[in-house]
Amino acid sequence: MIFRQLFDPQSSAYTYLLADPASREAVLIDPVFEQARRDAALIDELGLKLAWTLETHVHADHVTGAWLLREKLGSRIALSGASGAEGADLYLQENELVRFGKRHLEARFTPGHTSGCITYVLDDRAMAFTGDALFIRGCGRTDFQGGDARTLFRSVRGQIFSLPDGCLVYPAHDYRGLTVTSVGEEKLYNPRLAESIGEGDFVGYMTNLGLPHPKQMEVAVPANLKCGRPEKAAAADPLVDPAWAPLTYTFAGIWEVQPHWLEEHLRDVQIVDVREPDEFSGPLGHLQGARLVPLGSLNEKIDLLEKARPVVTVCRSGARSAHASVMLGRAGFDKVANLSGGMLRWRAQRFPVEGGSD
Ligand SMILES: N[C@@H](CCC(=O)N[C@@H](CS)C(=O)NCC(=O)O)C(=O)O
Ligand SMILES: [Fe+2]
Repeated sequence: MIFRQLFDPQSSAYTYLLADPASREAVLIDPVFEQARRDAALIDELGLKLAWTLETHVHADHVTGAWLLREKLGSRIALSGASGAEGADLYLQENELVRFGKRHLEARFTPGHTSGCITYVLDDRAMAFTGDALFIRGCGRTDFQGGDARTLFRSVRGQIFSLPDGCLVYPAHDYRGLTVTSVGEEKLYNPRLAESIGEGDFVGYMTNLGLPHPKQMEVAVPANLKCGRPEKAAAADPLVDPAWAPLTYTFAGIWEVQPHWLEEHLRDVQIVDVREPDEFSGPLGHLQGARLVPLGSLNEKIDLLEKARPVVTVCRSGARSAHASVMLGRAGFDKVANLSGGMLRWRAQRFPVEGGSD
């Protein structure tokens, strides 16, 4: 199976990508609104088709990317029938199976953090995605959204601790940077829910957590009750592409432009070639109108470039220029793209150069 654990640093939230390698069908558990572009880039680069986005629950601390991904990739949205959310394609019933290719996840109802929490268990019980029901040596709070400590205790003991000890547990959050645990480990060492601890002890622990409400709660809960559909569609949409060129966003975080577009728009952009002088005048030649600014001197010469006009960075293979595009972005240039494949692809596609040899 194809499996990736993705992280959103703002909310310390994990998103999980699972895919069946033969059919390329994929599911994404708990996508984050601001990371939708990243997730779409990864799905594209791995050659996957996103069948479902699955919510473990209505999040209180970040907005889901489910609606955005449905708009962009045609995925369908599923979450618990007990979530109270509108706009989903499927409201999961207890123990319903969500299929992707030859694999499936089972939706186990694990309420207590919220009343609509689901733990998704992989078909072979090797992995469980517990949302905020069970964290690594912790658990989600129970003081809002229909939360209830006794209910959570029974969910974890009944629905999660009944899985094999070797089942890996992937939570929706970790606030210390830990990534994975197992059922057996949590049964022994979870300070709130280990098997040696009683229900009354747990309730006492949870009643006295004294946590402030999540900073984004007033925004996140209403948005998630609409599966992440924004009030004003385009305004906050992180998937609206820059208007100046048909750019591609890579999972590496780089905006790229293709040679055929650049060939037709050479005069509309500033071309910054970040190779060394001997390469610029060497056998590969250079693009018409390109300005030579070797990568090592880009920072000191950055003021020579106009911020208002788009910049396309170029090098031999597209690697150094990718870094240059990131440097320009950090310096406040908002219309920057890297020439995909650099001079090598430009030449391979037989576009014209100045200088160089055949
Ligand atoms: N500081 C975070 C707190 C987020 C929070 O309260 N997270 C919930 C899950 S939605 C939780 O259960 N946290 C448990 C904890 O912080 O121990 C924020 O403001 O976003
Ligand atoms: Fe939560």
